Amino acid sequence: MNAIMLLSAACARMQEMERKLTIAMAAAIFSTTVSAQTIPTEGQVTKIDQGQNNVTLKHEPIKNLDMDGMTMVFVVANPAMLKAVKVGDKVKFEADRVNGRLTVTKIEKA
Ligand SMILES: [Cu+2]
Repeated sequence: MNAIMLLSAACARMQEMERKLTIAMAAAIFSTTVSAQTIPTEGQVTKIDQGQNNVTLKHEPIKNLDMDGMTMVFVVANPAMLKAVKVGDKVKFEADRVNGRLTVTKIEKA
Protein backbone atom coordinates (compact mmCIF):
# COMPACT_ATOMS: atom_id res chain seq x y z
CA MET A 1 0.00 0.00 0.00
CA ASN A 2 2.73 2.47 1.05
CA ALA A 3 4.79 1.59 -1.99
CA ILE A 4 1.90 2.38 -4.31
CA MET A 5 1.21 5.71 -2.60
CA LEU A 6 4.91 6.60 -2.74
CA LEU A 7 4.99 5.66 -6.40
CA SER A 8 1.97 7.78 -7.29
CA ALA A 9 3.38 10.79 -5.44
CA ALA A 10 6.77 10.33 -7.04
CA CYS A 11 5.27 9.93 -10.49
CA ALA A 12 3.12 13.05 -10.14
CA ARG A 13 6.22 15.10 -9.35
CA MET A 14 8.09 13.64 -12.32
CA GLN A 15 5.46 14.25 -14.99
CA GLU A 16 7.73 16.53 -17.03
CA MET A 17 10.60 14.07 -17.04
CA GLU A 18 11.41 11.53 -19.73
CA ARG A 19 9.19 8.47 -19.57
CA LYS A 20 12.11 6.05 -19.44
CA LEU A 21 13.73 7.90 -16.56
CA THR A 22 10.45 7.88 -14.63
CA ILE A 23 10.11 4.12 -15.01
CA ALA A 24 13.71 3.52 -13.93
CA MET A 25 13.32 5.66 -10.81
CA ALA A 26 9.96 4.14 -9.93
CA ALA A 27 11.48 0.66 -10.17
CA ALA A 28 14.33 1.70 -7.87
CA ILE A 29 11.94 3.19 -5.29
CA PHE A 30 9.73 0.10 -5.43
CA SER A 31 12.48 -2.48 -4.93
CA THR A 32 14.04 -0.52 -2.06
CA THR A 33 10.67 -0.26 -0.31
CA VAL A 34 9.90 -3.97 -0.69
CA SER A 35 13.18 -5.23 0.76
CA ALA A 36 13.02 -2.77 3.67
CA GLN A 37 9.53 -3.95 4.61
CA THR A 38 10.20 -7.59 5.49
CA ILE A 39 8.56 -8.14 8.87
CA PRO A 40 9.46 -10.89 11.39
CA THR A 41 6.60 -13.40 11.60
CA GLU A 42 5.93 -16.23 14.07
CA GLY A 43 5.38 -19.77 12.90
CA GLN A 44 5.97 -23.45 13.57
CA VAL A 45 7.93 -25.90 11.43
CA THR A 46 5.70 -28.79 10.32
CA LYS A 47 7.96 -30.34 7.66
CA ILE A 48 11.49 -29.98 6.28
CA ASP A 49 12.54 -31.23 2.84
CA GLN A 50 16.31 -30.96 2.38
CA GLY A 51 16.14 -32.39 -1.15
CA GLN A 52 13.66 -29.79 -2.34
CA ASN A 53 15.30 -27.05 -0.28
CA ASN A 54 12.02 -26.13 1.35
CA VAL A 55 10.27 -25.91 4.69
CA THR A 56 6.58 -26.12 5.57
CA LEU A 57 5.52 -23.53 8.13
CA LYS A 58 2.27 -23.03 9.97
CA HIS A 59 2.49 -19.25 10.06
CA GLU A 60 0.82 -16.19 11.52
CA PRO A 61 -0.32 -13.47 9.07
CA ILE A 62 2.66 -12.20 7.02
CA LYS A 63 2.05 -8.46 6.82
CA ASN A 64 4.65 -7.63 4.16
CA LEU A 65 3.17 -10.29 1.84
CA ASP A 66 -0.43 -9.42 2.70
CA MET A 67 -1.02 -13.07 3.63
CA ASP A 68 -3.32 -14.56 6.27
CA GLY A 69 -2.19 -17.26 8.68
CA MET A 70 -1.96 -20.72 7.09
CA THR A 71 0.25 -23.77 6.61
CA MET A 72 2.34 -23.64 3.45
CA VAL A 73 5.66 -24.50 1.82
CA PHE A 74 8.46 -21.94 1.44
CA VAL A 75 11.74 -22.24 -0.41
CA VAL A 76 14.68 -21.23 1.79
CA ALA A 77 17.22 -18.65 0.63
CA ASN A 78 20.09 -20.77 1.99
CA PRO A 79 20.07 -24.60 2.49
CA ALA A 80 21.92 -24.15 5.83
CA MET A 81 18.72 -22.62 7.24
CA LEU A 82 17.16 -26.10 7.20
CA LYS A 83 19.85 -27.36 9.62
CA ALA A 84 19.16 -24.61 12.14
CA VAL A 85 15.57 -25.71 12.87
CA LYS A 86 13.68 -28.98 13.18
CA VAL A 87 10.08 -30.18 12.85
CA GLY A 88 7.98 -28.93 15.77
CA ASP A 89 10.16 -25.87 16.47
CA LYS A 90 8.41 -22.57 17.05
CA VAL A 91 10.25 -20.06 14.91
CA LYS A 92 10.50 -16.42 14.01
CA PHE A 93 11.08 -15.94 10.29
CA GLU A 94 11.02 -13.41 7.49
CA ALA A 95 9.65 -14.15 4.04
CA ASP A 96 9.71 -12.30 0.77
CA ARG A 97 9.01 -12.89 -2.90
CA VAL A 98 12.38 -13.72 -4.51
CA ASN A 99 12.34 -14.30 -8.28
CA GLY A 100 8.60 -14.90 -8.03
CA ARG A 101 8.89 -17.58 -5.33
CA LEU A 102 7.84 -17.17 -1.71
CA THR A 103 11.14 -17.52 0.10
CA VAL A 104 12.22 -17.60 3.73
CA THR A 105 15.06 -15.09 3.95
CA LYS A 106 15.67 -15.46 7.71
CA ILE A 107 14.63 -18.06 10.29
CA GLU A 108 15.49 -18.71 13.93
CA LYS A 109 14.03 -20.57 16.91
CA ALA A 110 11.52 -18.37 18.71
CU1 LIG B 1 1.04 -18.44 3.67
